[in-house]
Amino acid sequence: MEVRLARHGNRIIAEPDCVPGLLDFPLWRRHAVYHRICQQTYEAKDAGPPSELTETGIEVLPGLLAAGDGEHLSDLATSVLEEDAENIVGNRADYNDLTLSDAFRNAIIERLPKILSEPTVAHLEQHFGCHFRIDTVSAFRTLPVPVPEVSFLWHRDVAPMSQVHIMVYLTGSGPGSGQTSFLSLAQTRDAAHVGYHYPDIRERSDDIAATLEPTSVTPEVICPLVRPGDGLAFSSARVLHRGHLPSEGFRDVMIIVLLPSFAPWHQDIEDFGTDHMFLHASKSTLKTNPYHPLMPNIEEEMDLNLIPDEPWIIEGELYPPDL
Ligand SMILES: O=C(O)CCC(=O)C(=O)O
Ligand SMILES: [Fe+2]
Repeated sequence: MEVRLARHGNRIIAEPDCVPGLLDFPLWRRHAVYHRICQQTYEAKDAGPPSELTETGIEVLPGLLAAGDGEHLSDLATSVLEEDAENIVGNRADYNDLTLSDAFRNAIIERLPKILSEPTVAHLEQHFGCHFRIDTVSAFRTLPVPVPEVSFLWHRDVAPMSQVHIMVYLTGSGPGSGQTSFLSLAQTRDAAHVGYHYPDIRERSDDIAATLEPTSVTPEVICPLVRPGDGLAFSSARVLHRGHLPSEGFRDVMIIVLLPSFAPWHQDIEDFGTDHMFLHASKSTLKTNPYHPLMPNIEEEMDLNLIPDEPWIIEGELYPPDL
């Protein structure tokens, strides 16, 4: 299918009359086609060997913030929670949305250029093969509760295959203090082959060894120990992952959701400000129009029952084989 691109001010856009056809593709394919088009407009830099993120789906990015600065943000979280508990403490016992606080939002915005420093951006662009944009930024404090929520059981996000999360730990991770576990792309595929890929919320498990038992594969769970300020980058739709609640105290993290783009991440902020990054409802990045810079369907209900219907999605491939 022919896609005509045009320059619109300082941005590249798909000609409006092409877009309806591009949106007709099934959701996952729609985003894969978009990713390919972004790559075609990107002037590739010198590519080194594939990164760990590209090869395994997960990579530790140490020191995205200085350790002291990560701790500083966690202290700020404590003080905004003390001052504004009524607004920030939601109806979930284990979860406080820190981006409801202007002070915390501003602290994040101020640090984005540090987190997305030039070498980190180059590394991520090499992974995407194109520019990327920040879809949303969330930050939350997780508290110990007896029954964990859905992200704390093994899952893959129902999201475009290109979606990358950068999770910045503001408190250190570790058993007891909260952490995140992953399976590599290869082992995620093994689980997919026995039917565990995008499990329904009610079917999510915390026992990956039992899930993998029929494959005779022993899970090699990747559970990086990180310090405040360190980041975890992962392909959230492609690798199985889960959070672990702290057993005491709290865990503070910030999650930056990245998707391919025609323009560098900071250009969206220059053109559209920062409000669009902070949302307080679940959002399906899959059910959006990626050709529209700020995406009109932003309030669309997240439908966790979307079932991927093509093998390449279940296999965790970035693109359909015929693309
Ligand atoms: O809270 C965690 O450690 C897991 C987060 C997660 O599931 C995600 O970012 O998609
Ligand atoms: Fe997730």
